[in-house]
Amino acid sequence: MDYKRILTIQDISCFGQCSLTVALPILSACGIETVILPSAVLSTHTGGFKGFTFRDLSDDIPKIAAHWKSEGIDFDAIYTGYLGSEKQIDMVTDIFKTLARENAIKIVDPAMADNGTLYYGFDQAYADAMTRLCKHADIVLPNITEACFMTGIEYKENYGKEYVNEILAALEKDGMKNIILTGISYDDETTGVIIKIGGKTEYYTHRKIPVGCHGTGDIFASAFSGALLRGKSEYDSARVAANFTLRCIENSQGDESHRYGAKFETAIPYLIEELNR
Ligand code: PXL
Repeated sequence: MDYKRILTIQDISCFGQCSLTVALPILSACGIETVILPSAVLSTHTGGFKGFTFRDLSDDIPKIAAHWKSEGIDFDAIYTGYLGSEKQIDMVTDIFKTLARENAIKIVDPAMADNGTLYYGFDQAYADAMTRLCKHADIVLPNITEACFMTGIEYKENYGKEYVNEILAALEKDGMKNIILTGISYDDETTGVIIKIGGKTEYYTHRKIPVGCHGTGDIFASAFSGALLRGKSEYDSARVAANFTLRCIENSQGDESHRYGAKFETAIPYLIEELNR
């Protein structure tokens, strides 16, 4: 099997099953050498916890990148998630230029909003900076809320295909070539992912679970990136990642004390099986 090396840049939320504590195990399980660049260290994620610590690692990022450059360390793919500040968004744009191998895949999960609102601490200026970063990506993975903040389109809970097409067209106008738009649901029973690659748009749907949990965007993005590096098409990567995310949510159902994250660990053997098919 081809052995690929990915760099993922996102925070460490020490507790909470999101960002790097999800990305590293999932990507490693996919059989990919996974290099991490933490954007910040938090005691917990920012969704539903009060008084969390936040150590901004912005000062370290250019130094780490410069050291890697001097050692000749580079990557087949770079996948970014939650970034601590606008300043870091510019640093990541630089890293795309300096540490990506020729033909490396750059994947950006805007990881900044959900259910109609921005995460704690982010504002429209941050969303605008994220839009600029997305222009440099080969594939972007916004959910519908993030897409709305990036395009200025009003967020709606209920919508039809026309609304989704309007969002896709606006993202494309903003320079995003290949878009995986998550959490698209036209009815109460199903939800799914739009896969718009080049000129072709497809829609993968599966069963909808009404009660979600935190960190599922990171689970999806990590499994998608892993599957893509394992040679799956964008559509198959989105399908495998969506089915895996669904399993993780199913694992967590019925445990009200565990809404802060999804129990993804016990579903990892299922992901590996799907990748080996
Ligand atoms: O799962 C996204 C995420 C990642 N990192 C931090 C977060 C969140 C979502 O709230 O707060 C720190």
